[in-house]
Amino acid sequence: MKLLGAPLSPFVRKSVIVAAEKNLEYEYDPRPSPLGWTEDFIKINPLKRIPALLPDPDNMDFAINDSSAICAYFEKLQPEPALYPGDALAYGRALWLEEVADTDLANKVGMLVFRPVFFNIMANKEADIKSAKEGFETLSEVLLPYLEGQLGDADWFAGDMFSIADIAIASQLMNLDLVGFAMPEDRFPRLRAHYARCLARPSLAACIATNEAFVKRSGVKIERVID
Ligand SMILES: N[C@@H](CCC(=O)N[C@@H](CS)C(=O)NCC(=O)O)C(=O)O
Repeated sequence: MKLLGAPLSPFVRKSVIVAAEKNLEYEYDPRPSPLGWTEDFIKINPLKRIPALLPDPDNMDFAINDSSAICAYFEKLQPEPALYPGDALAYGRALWLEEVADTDLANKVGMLVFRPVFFNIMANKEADIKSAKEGFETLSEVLLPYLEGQLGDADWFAGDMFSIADIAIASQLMNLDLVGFAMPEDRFPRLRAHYARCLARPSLAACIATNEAFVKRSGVKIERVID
């Protein structure tokens, strides 16, 4: 199979992490990106979004698109280790928190913090740290406190296992980290510890190492804003 999509997309990252947890092998094409879609890619995903997955790399008419669909497919393809809780309540919670990560968290991290820094630097402009800091404060009003509260004193977001909820949330928070924003210890200690717990897993450690190398290769120099 072939996974398509630029590596800094948090949705591509989510799929890469799930595949790594499950030891799945696949070809990877990092070229499709929102910066310019090719005709071939639009045939694969008319919604013009990454990631896309071709179960058979030679059949472009038969894709599985959207990170949630791809990750759910991976779970069926390789059930071990399970990344979706077996318990009904924990399963429902995992899907809900995945949805929070993929929608509101993704939009706010992407548009309000990641873009003003990363896209500016890529366009040879100065990083707009002021806007990014304001964006981080917007995130800190409702969404981050909500996630901090939902995690509570637990290690993981849904039940007592590492799950798709943790992967989806950490995949978005990685884009804050990559542009210099750690979770402030004094405001979001549980989220900070959760992110560190996630990064201690080989799948996420490998992913951030690859992403950091990609950022470095792109010539982007990131200042730490919150450490
Ligand atoms: N719900 C989709 C969202 C995918 C998504 O929005 N990907 C972004 C890249 S991070 C994209 O392709 N955006 C297209 C655009 O902005 O034109 C998923 O989970 O895969």
